[in-house]
Amino acid sequence: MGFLRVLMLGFALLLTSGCVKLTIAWADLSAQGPIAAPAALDGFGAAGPVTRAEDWTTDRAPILRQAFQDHIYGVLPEASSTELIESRVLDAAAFDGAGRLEEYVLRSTLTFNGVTQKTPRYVMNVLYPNNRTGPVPVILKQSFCPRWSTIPHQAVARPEGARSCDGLFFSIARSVFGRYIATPPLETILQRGYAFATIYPSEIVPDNGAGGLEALANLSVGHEDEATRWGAIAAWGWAYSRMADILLADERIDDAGLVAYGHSRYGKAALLAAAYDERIGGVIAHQSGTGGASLNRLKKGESIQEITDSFPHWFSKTYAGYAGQEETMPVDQHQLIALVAPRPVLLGNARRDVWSDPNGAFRAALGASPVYELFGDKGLMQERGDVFKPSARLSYWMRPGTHGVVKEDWPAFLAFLDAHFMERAE
Ligand code: GTR
Repeated sequence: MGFLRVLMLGFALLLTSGCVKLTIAWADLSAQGPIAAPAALDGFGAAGPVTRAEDWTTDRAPILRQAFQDHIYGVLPEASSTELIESRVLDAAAFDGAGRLEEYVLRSTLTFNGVTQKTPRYVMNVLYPNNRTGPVPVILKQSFCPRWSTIPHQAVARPEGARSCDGLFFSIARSVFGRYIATPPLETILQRGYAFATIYPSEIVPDNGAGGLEALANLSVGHEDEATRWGAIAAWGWAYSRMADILLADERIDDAGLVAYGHSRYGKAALLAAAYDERIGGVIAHQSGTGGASLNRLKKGESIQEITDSFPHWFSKTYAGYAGQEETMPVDQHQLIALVAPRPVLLGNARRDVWSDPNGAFRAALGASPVYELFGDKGLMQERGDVFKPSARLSYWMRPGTHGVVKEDWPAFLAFLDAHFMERAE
């Protein structure tokens, strides 16, 4: 490694140390550790054990969806819709002709306790593959990088003064967090026959304490209980569903092929979106960690205390109240993963990303596995998390390295997507 690279790396570590804790520790993947509790199919509260798939869907899932709102994410709107204000083609032959780039100006409506609000206008950019004629699966992405960095095309305009994931800081960040941290391999995604849609969720709820809390309150006026007011993870998860509102009305899109993808905080949001919205056909939750795929009980890495102190706008206040009392939580994250069953879910992890707790995500996947099995699937299909089976509906990907989206990640994501979504589109 050259001197300059070492210097850049040191600088980047310094800059990011308060944000994502990097570590030289290894995630232990032994399933010997504590198992996920409560067991997914056991009785829950007043409800008896679940023994049939249809009972999971009709009885248990609604109870769990309510419990996750009450205890972790805050309450979601009781009704929502999305209005298409205008759309236009930005470039019919973007990325050397691989895709058609379009822009949709949207506004969503949401209701809490009978009080209806509207979001500000926000934009969704969509790329459609030019090499396919039939309906195609679509990858829905949200990120802390704005649309104009996710899709680096001159027609995706950066508003005056808006931040971006370009420039010196981000070239340094890319050397730490991987080549795909801002921009996925769009040409490859298009060539493989997938459409790609992205919004910048901060256009709806900004990712900072004061601005985020204010936007969340403004959008949930009818909800009076401060302890269970929704947090940004819930709102961003809800925003994946708003993308779905528009994409499902598009005949170029395969209705069963909507896949929510997110990394880290947006991995949490993507998982929540798939757990709550059955129109979302699958999910890639990469390094989603605490409040995502990793169990709260007996966890390594980021604690409830740490995440709710650092990001007071991400979760409901109720969740913060469980800091240090994780064992009293009535739900845990394996049940969130199980809410996606039988739809495909990929949990992405890295060995040294102990802050995101790959072990906790592995034990959560083991805990969700009986629900997949109830649906006739093979469940986790593996005893150790380091054997990647992209064809498993409950799939666990572990690579070497740390927190980020690196060159090995997208080939793994695409292998998973091909196994579950490509054949049906052809
Ligand atoms: C970190 C946070 C993690 C993870 C990460 C990210 O600061 O501690 O939970 O979400 O941010 O989004 O990159």
